[in-house]
Amino acid sequence: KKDMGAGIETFNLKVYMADKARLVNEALDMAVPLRYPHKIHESMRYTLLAGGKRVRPILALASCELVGGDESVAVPVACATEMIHAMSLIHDDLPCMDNDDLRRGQPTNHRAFGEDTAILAGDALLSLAFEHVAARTTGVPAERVLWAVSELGSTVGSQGLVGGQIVDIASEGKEVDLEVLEYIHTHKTARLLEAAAVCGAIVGGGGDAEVERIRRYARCVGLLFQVVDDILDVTKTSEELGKTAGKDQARDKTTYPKLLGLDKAREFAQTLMRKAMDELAGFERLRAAPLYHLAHDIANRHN
Ligand code: GRG
Repeated sequence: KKDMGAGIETFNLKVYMADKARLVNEALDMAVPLRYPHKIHESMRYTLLAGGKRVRPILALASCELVGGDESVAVPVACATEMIHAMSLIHDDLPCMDNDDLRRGQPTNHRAFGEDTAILAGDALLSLAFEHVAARTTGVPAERVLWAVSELGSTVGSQGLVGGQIVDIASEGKEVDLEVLEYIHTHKTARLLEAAAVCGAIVGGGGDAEVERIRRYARCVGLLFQVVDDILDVTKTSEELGKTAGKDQARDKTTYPKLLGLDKAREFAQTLMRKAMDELAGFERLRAAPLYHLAHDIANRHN
């Protein structure tokens, strides 16, 4: 978007994300040291530290800086969102859920460590996420830390990830309507992205109105992420189709292109990108560059 001001055109999201991911990876590595009992920490580290784009922690750091905070105050909350993400992936892959053997091209946690350990690793990561925010956040007023903890709690629970997961399970093998499809995606995927951005802004000292604008931005980006995923699932050529690509089609899941048609699904993605960008309009242009480009790149990714 031309009117975003000088400097934004030269912003390099790839470099920005690689920089932030490095910082996050170092912090996560320190947050879960390999100690006794070794097996549980190995299992936690296996999913937490192996791969992953770190989109949620990066959103937390970027939102903290967007409201004028120092990124260091958001590192614990950033790590917490990745711990919650890792927990949700471990549990989502379990035989009683999606029963997946591979995640990020590697054996899933329960395949590598056994179902008993995988369940416990998820539990330990979830618990650690909250402990980490409460115990490691420094230089932030206690009531703001409490606010972030409460935000994370509602994100994981029955009104958040768990709610999205149970509706997803209930609709397995059924054609769902647009409303249910949106419920699943806003809860399973968008909610944690939203919490990451919101918590970053909270510990960064953002005002109520800023936090709410960032919430709406992240909600749009989260849904956008899923709509584009659905579109790519349909449009990827067979050459690009890896082992996991196309699995939603194979599982006969309801997708946006199925309900709307490909053209309307693409239009919806563009609308979500626009809406996300519009929420950034009130912020200082240069500071908004990372989030602006993130929305653009998610909308226009090809794999
Ligand atoms: C057990 C308390 C409890 C909660 C878990 C299992 C569950 C409830 C929720 C499922 C959440 C889930 C697996 C959502 C899918 C999210 C998603 C879009 C994953 C892919 O995210 P990326 O692309 O993955 O950021 P990487 O690999 O880059 O980290």
